[in-house]
Amino acid sequence: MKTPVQFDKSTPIKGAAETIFSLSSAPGRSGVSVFRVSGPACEAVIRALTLQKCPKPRYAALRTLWDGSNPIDEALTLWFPAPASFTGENCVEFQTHGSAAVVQGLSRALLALGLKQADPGEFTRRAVQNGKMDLTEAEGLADLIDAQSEGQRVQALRQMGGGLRELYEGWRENILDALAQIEGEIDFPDEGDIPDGLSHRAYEPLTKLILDMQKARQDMGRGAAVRSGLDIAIIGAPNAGKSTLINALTRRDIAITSPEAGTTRDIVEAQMIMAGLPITLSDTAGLRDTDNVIEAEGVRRAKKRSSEAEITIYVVRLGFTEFDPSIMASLSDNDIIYINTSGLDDDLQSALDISLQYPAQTIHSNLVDDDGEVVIYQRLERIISDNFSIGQEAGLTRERHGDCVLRAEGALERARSQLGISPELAGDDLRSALRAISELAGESDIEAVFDRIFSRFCVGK
Ligand SMILES: Nc1nc2c(ncn2[C@@H]2O[C@H](COP(=O)(O)OP(=O)(O)OP(=O)(O)O)[C@@H](O)[C@H]2O)c(=O)[nH]1
Ligand SMILES: [Mg+2]
Repeated sequence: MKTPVQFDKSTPIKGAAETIFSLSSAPGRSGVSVFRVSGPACEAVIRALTLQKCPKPRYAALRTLWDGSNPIDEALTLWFPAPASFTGENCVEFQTHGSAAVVQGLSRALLALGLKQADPGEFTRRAVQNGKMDLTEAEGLADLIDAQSEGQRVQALRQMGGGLRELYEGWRENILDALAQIEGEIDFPDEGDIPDGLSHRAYEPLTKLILDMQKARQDMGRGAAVRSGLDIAIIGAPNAGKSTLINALTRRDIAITSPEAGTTRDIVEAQMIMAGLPITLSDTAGLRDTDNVIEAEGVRRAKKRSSEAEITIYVVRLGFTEFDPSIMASLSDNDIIYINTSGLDDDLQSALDISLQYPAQTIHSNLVDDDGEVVIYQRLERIISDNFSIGQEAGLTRERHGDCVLRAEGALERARSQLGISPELAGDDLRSALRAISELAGESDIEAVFDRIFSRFCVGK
C-alpha cells in the first residue's frame, strides 16, 4: 500500500553533498523564480519537499513545497531524470513565486537537506564534464547570456549550437588521417604493400590544414570584436569639434562644448549599438603640447585610447586648428578623418587635397548646419559591417581559442618538417597538435582552464 512519504530531517539524504542548487533566475522581486537542483539526491529532494513521489519526467506538476510542516510556496515542479537533463545528472527545477521570502525559504530548506549552493557556472561545468556539450559550446552559452546586441546573440547562438566544434572536428579528422599515413610507414617500414614515402602524402593536407588554421586565427579579430564590442575614439586638436561630434552622434548632450580651447580634459564615453555591435564611443581631450599637468594627462589618455581603439575619428578644423601630419599618416582605411568645415569658406579645396594624401576615409561637413553626423554614422556602420561584423561561419572568438590553434599550428609545422626524415617525430608532433585541439574542446585534463572559464559564469547557469 502506498503511503505519502514523510521526510525525516534527522537522516541526511544520500548524495546531498554532491547535489547543487541555485536560484537560476535573476534575484529580486519578480513574478516567478526558477530554482535548479542537480545531482544524485534529486529524487529524495523532491520527496522531502513535496511529500509526494516524483512527477512524470519532463511534465510540469503543481506541488506544495514544505519545510518540515511549514509550507514554503506552491511551485511548478519539473523532474528531469539523468541523462536527459541539462547537466546530464538527475535534475529538478522548481518555479516558485518570485518574492525574496520564498527564495530565502526554499534556499534554507535545500541547505537543511544538506545540498550545496552551486558555484558560478557549476551547472554548465557539470554538463561539459558529462559530455552534454563541449567547452566551446559552454562558452557560447556564456556569451549568449551576456549578449547585448543582435550580432553577439547570433554569434553566441552559433557557437553554442556547435559551430566551432564542427570546425575543429574537421581539423581533428585531417590530423588523424595524416597520423594514420605516418604510422603506416612506422609500423610497416619494410613491407612491400606499403608504398615508399607514404608519409610524404601527408605534406599537402598538412599544408592546407596549417593555412586553414592561420586563416581562422586571422579572422579571430572579427569574432573577438563581436564578443567584446568595439572602441571608437574621437581625437583632434582643441576646439576641432570633438565634443560637438559625440553629442551629435549620440543625440545627447553628454560632453561640454565651448569656444574655449581645452574644454574636455578627461575621456567622456558613450555606449551605443552600431551595425549590431556594442560600441563604446570616446570623446577625448584636445591634442596639444601643454605645461598644464592635468591637461597633459588628458592628452596622454587621448592618445592611449586612440591607439587601443578599433576605429579612430580624427577631427580636423582647418583654419582654426593645426592638424598633425604624423597622426594623419598613422590612420588606416578603417579610420575616419573628419574635416569640420564650419567657418571654412574658400579653403575647401585644401581640405580635399589633404584627404587625397592619406588612406583614412575622409568626410567633410559641418555638423551643426549640414547634418554631417548622419554621414559619419553611416560611414562608421559600413566600416564596422565590412571589417568587424560577424562572418558567415563560426570561428574563434576568444584568446583561449587562438592560443590552442596557434599551438596546434606550430606542432603541425614541426610535423611537416619531419616528414620523410623521422616519421616517429612527425607522429609525436601530430599527437601534440591533437592535444591542443582537445584542449580547445575542453576534453583534456584542464581543471585550471575550467576554473577560469566557469568562474565568469553567473550563478545558476
Ligand atoms: N557651427 C558649427 N560650430 C561648431 C561645429 N563643431 C564645433 N563647433 C563649435 O566649435 C566650438 C568647439 O567645439 P567643441 O566640440 O567644444 O570642440 P572640442 O574639439 O571638443 O574641443 P576641446 O574639448 O577643447 O578639445 C564650440 O563652440 C562648438 O559649438 C560645427 O560643426 N558647426
Ligand atoms: Mg571637447
